[in-house]
Amino acid sequence: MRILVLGGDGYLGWPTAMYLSARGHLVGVIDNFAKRRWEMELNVEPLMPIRTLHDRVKAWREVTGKEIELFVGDLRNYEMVVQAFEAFQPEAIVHYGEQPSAPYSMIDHRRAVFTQMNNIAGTLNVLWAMRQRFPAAHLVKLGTMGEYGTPNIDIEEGFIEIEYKGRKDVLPYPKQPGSFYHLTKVHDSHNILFACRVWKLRSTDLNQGVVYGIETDETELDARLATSFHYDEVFGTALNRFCVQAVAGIPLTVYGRGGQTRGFLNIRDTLRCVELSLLNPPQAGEYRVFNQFTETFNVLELAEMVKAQSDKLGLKVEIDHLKNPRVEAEQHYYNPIHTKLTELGFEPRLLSDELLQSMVNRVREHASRIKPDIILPRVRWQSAGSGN
Ligand code: USQ
Repeated sequence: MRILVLGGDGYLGWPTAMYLSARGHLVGVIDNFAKRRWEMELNVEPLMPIRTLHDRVKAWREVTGKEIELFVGDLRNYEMVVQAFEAFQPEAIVHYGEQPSAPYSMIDHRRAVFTQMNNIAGTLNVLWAMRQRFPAAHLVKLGTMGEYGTPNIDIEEGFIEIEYKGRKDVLPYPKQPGSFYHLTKVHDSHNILFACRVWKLRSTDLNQGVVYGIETDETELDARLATSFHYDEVFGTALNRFCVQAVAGIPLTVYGRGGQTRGFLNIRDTLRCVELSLLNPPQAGEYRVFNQFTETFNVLELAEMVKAQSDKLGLKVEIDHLKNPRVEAEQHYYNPIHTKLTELGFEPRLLSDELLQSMVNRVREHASRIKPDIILPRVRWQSAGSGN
């Protein structure tokens, strides 16, 4: 299959490109390296040194003999999108090409507006380019479990059957996202659903949980193929951050009570789920949603697991309950359904003691690169004067 990965320089985009290339697909990547600029702006960097995308594509060729075609460009530039699509002729498009951080979108007015314009306009350009030139291509779009928020009822996969005043319908599941970033994914979902309905495009919206992990089969082939593992307060996600904090001797940063429950998955499972979606495309005009995670944990549970395994490795780890910088429920019901990927053959890889220990050990190899001053949260959802 000819698969174009948008955001191919990112934490998930690059491993996805290699994974699909390794399995015989013809893979292209588009990126404008915006994430690298945001990192410089905020003075943060990934734990491992990351080669340029050009170097990684070259290294991939040297290690495997396989080509990944590279397009440099910004998805907000419609001409660029059309030209790249024309040049590559995608049968499927895997879209990670967005600003991925909730805290980034909450830093200030500029970042909030940027995140929304960047993510929503970029996706709209992709949809228009598909409509004009590649209406049969399959769009696999990375959405987020955060679109749903934490309602006090089970979370369905995208749609819910509702009975109201004696009548029934199947409607998009209500959305209660928790940041301007998460809101962009909601807006994208609506635009994609509309495009599928009106233009008969086909799309899979992957509502993904929080991803953890450092390695995939392909990153392990050569140090030059590493992916950008973040642990800072803006781009790092909970479990990845806790592993780095354990190594750095910083008390694990549980926000508030720590009862916030989320779906989690291993980075290797992200790749498998994307592959399964690609191999089982929807019909023309079909918009489907998969809830993509393997298991749920609350944040305090995760911190306790990281502490237990790190202690076994001889580290002395403490857990701190910080004043929550976000506005979110710290104790709540959470039961999201996630059967559709399993029905396609997905076999989840659960978080094990061994895996946690291997993550911590991997982080230890790079301990000298950890910058302690980028770990504690400074971005607040409410201003200091608002009582939060
Ligand atoms: N949290 C802590 N301590 C930390 C970091 C996070 O307690 O040091 C808590 C947060 O308050 C939140 C939970 O852990 O309740 C998850 O936070 P996160 O930073 O790991 O993840 P989040 O901001 O939700 O965003 C991440 C990805 C995003 C993706 C989302 C999936 O950055 O791209 O969409 O996970 S989900 O969380 O299911 O919405």
